[in-house]
Amino acid sequence: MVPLKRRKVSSSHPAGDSGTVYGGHKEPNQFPQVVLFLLERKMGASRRAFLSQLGRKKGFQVEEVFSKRVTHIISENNGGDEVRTWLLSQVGGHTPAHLLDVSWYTESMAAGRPVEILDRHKLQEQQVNDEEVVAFSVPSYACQRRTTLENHNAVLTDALSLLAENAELSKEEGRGVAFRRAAAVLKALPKPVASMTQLRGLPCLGEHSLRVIKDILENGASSEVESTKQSERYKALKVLTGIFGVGARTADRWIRDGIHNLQQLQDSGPTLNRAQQAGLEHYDDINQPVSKADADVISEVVEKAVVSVLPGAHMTLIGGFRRGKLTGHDVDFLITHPEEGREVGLMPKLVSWLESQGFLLYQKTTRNSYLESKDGPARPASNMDRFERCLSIFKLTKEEKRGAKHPETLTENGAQTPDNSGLDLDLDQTKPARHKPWRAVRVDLVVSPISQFAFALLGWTGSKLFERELRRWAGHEKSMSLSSHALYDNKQSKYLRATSEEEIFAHLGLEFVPPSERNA
Ligand code: 8GT
Ligand code: MN
Repeated sequence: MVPLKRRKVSSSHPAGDSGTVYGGHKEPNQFPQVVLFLLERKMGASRRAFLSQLGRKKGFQVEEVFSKRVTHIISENNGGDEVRTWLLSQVGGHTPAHLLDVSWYTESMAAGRPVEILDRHKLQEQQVNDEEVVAFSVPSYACQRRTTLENHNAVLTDALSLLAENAELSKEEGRGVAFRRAAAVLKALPKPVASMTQLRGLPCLGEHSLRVIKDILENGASSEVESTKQSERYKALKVLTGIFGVGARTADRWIRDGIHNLQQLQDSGPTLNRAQQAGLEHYDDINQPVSKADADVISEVVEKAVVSVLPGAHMTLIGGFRRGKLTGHDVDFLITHPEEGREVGLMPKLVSWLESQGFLLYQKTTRNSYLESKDGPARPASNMDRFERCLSIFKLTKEEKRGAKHPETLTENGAQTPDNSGLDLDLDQTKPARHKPWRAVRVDLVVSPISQFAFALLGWTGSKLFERELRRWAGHEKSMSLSSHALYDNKQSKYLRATSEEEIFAHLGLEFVPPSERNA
């Protein structure tokens, strides 16, 4: 985090520029120091075109497109703050340009030269006391920032995250990323945002995100967020993608078939694959947050399984819990062996062990398909990797929760009480909740060879946005491509090896960000 800056934001102009009167010749571009831009907003396109043409005829430079060259921004019927907000989305709010009312322009046209700027020409901006304004400054890539779990702007980031989620569920990835980036910037701020003026100069805040933020700061809520939350489509997408194994595409297809909730899904009965059946069966449990305590209990089980099937192998808790989160939607583990190659064949043994002990309600294993020669530099950066992996639904028993670990008795996990084998999903809300002595938890196991371990660890620690930004940084700023398997330097045409996350950050020319500060 770059230290706070205190900036003056009242209508300040570069010294010596204000009020200059220029000569009165009438050739084209005869006022080279004056570059005008007419804001279409509220003025309207046709009036803007007319006024622009008039200006050019009188020898003024009137720009079509806004740029940093512009010295005078002319607007009609807009307040100074509105124009500032618009500017935020153009140049991050930084411009030495004068913000002027159209009266200055028409008077200048009449005079045939830029007239002196008087107070009445200047757009009125909220006068902000120098002492009160804390303008923030953050670097533009999330991987250059330290984002802890302490979020001073949760109301704003929750709103933007909801819009991001809605965009992602609607397969509008670009919009989703834009909202995620905006939310991440706000998460990195050391204080709550109190006014739009504080956002000047912040990166990644697009026009749309700014509108949402403004709405919340001024009205306490964003109408767009509220209406999204209430929309039938959003609600249905949420419910249906809450089923493990159901993505946005499937949910969308079902919605088009008139399926909006679990009852309708059960009634109309589209064919479900094995994952979806298990997902539906354990719906309530899986949609319940997993606590760190539960994650720790599962860690102990997995650790025990790992060392039983391959002595010397070791396991690391990854994902959100490695970042210090107190709850998660699943528990993720990365497993390796210090001797390259010894990890081969580990996953099937591990899964068999867990299965034989009755710990797995569902599992699907995917084999490692990574080949450096094939998947290396040419492969587009993506968060999908090719490690051997097991997506599972873990059965966490109450005994395990209490820490009593007797593998012998746990073998009987599945048949301890009469009501622990039924459907977890309880559509009849009038019945009292059934008590079962276990809960289902989503668990992901990933196996990596030791040579790729540091990359896998970095790639699976998250957050998702942090990972995305690391890859963007690598590509755009360093001409490298980063994946969960490797880092390739396109300039040197070679792989850069690393045995720790610290080394990877060093290769990328980034300051090391510890896991607990990757919560972008
Ligand atoms: P959570 O609390 O919701 O579980 O939060 P999380 O632990 O941060 O998210 P996650 O969805 O469990 O994912 C954990 C990390 O694994 C994220 O950084 C995500 O980008 C990464 N991840 C996947 N799938 C894949 C994948 O196929 N390859 C790689 N390298 N990373 C993946 O979720
Ligand atoms: Mn996770």
